[in-house]
Amino acid sequence: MKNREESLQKIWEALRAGKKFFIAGHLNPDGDSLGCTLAMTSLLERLGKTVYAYAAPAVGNDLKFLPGLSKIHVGILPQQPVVDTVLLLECSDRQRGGDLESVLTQATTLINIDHHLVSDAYGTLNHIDSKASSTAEIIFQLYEQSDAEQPLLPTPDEATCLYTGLVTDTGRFVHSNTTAEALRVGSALVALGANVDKINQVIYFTKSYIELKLLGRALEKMEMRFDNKYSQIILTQRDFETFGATPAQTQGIVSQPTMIPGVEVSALIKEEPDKVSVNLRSRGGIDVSRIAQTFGGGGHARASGFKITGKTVNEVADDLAKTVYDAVKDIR
Ligand SMILES: [Mn+2]
Repeated sequence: MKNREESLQKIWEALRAGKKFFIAGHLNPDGDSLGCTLAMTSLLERLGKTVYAYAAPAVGNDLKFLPGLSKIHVGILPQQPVVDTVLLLECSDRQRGGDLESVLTQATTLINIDHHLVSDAYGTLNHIDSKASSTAEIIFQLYEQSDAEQPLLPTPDEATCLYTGLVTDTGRFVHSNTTAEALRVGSALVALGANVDKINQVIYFTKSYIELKLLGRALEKMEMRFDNKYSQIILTQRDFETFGATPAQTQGIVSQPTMIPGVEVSALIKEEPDKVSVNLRSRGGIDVSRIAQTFGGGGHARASGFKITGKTVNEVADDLAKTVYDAVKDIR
C-alpha cells in the first residue's frame, strides 16, 4: 500500500510538472482504455496543460457517448506534437498504442499506467498494479493522491468515463476482479455523478439488428469439444458478409458459451481480411492469458486474445485446439 501511494505520488508530481502532454491507450480501445484517456485529458486540461490525446484506429459505437470524445484525435496522429510528457494507459508494452515511437522518443517523461498481468516497465515512471480491476481504478486512486489536504476529484463527466472503464473491465462487477476496492471506487464514482443509467443503456442494452443476427449465426456454429470443456465458434468472412457485419460487431459473443456448465474455455475465432483474430474466455479454472501468450497475444486470466497472420482460420483453430486440449485435459 505504501509503495502504491509513493508510486502514484511520483506520477502526480510528473503530471504537475509537465506542460505539454500526449495521452494514448491501446489500439482498438475498450471502455477502460478510452475512459481513462478521456478522464486524464479532461483532468490535465483543468490543470491548464496542453493535451494531445489519441485513440486508434477507431472508437466503437458503444463508446461514442463518452463525454469529451470530440477533444481527442481518433485514428490520425496529431501533426508532430511537441510534448514533454507521454502518458500511456493500459499498454503492456510500448507498441500497444500503435506506431508512436516518434512521439515517445522526444518526450522526457514517459508514464506507464497499467493493470495487465504481464506488463513491461518501459516508462521512466511505471505504475503496474495487476491487482487493480481496471486502469480506471488506478486512475481514481491517482486523483485521491493528488493533494493530501484537498484531493482533486473527478468531475461528473470524468466519473462517467472512469466508471465505464470499471464496469466494462469487471463485466458489470461480476468477474473475479470485482474486489472490495473495485466496488469502493465504483461507489465513489457514482457519488461523484457518474451517469450509470446512460452507461448501462448504451453499453449493455443496445444492439443492432445486424449484431443480433450475427449472434444467432455464432450460436448456431458453436461446437463443443474435449468432453464439453471447450467451446469453439468460427466466424468466416462469409458469415460477416451474409449480414453485412464487421468483425468488430461481435462484442459479447465469446462469453455466451461459458454459461454452459462444464465449459472451461470459450474461443471466438474470426476470419478477417488480413488476419485471424481470436478472443478467449475462461470460467476461472484455466488462465487463458497463458494460452494467448503462446500465440503472441495477451490479456487477463479470464479474458484474452491474439491475432495471427499468414494462416487460414481452420489452421489457427486446429493449433488453438491443441493448446486448449493440453490445458483442459486434466480438469474434471
Ligand atoms: Mn483494462
